[in-house]
Amino acid sequence: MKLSKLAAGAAIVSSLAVTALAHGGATGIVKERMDGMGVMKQSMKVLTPMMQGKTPYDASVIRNEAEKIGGHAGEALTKLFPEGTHGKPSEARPEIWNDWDGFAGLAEQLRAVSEGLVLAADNGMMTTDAGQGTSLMGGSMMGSGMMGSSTMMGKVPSEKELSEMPADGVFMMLSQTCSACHTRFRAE
Ligand code: HEC
Ligand SMILES: [Cu+2]
Repeated sequence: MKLSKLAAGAAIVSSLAVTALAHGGATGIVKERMDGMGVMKQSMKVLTPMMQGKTPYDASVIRNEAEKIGGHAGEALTKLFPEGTHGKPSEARPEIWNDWDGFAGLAEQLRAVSEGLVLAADNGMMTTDAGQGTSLMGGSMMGSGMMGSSTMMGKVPSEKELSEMPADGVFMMLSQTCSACHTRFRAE
């Protein structure tokens, strides 16, 4: 990967340091789920600059990375969180097991949205140029409430709806799903 921006380089260096600390000698299933999360993070690092128009749009790369994320989502994710596996060095919060449905729901949402991104990979982006804001599907989607935080209030578009959205719109939902779960279920 070519890093053009100093800021991007600095962010990666600092996140490597955080990861080294956070693993804190984790073993077994805790290590396994951290590794799975790490794979997803790598995929996000490939997809994020592409969705910002900083690297060339490549539908097959999008499909490939979205499939990787999907493979670590849903039950593949929840089965790595058996009850009581919080506490150092894990950053998992005990809330996971007090609100298992909420946790499993977000894991399933991640699976569904990453599958949606596989299907939307050929759709191109809503914003053709950084800041230009040209919508492939007209302005209607922005107004329909499919985008933005309202999506995260529980209503995820169907697979068909996702498959018809611009790829960067689906990607936005994907990264919001990561954050939503971390905010609720991962310790700072
Ligand atoms: C269903 C909830 C959930 C979703 C969705 C989720 N995560 Fe996580 N993530 C967690 C939890 C809980 C931890 C803490 C695990 C631990 O330390 O035992 C974590 C930890 C991580 C870590 C730190 C791993 C380490 O080495 O300690 C990274 C990186 C990460 N997640 C990336 C992602 C990315 C990227 C996505 C979206 C593509 C994502 N996660 C989606 C719950 C989630
Ligand atoms: Cu770790």
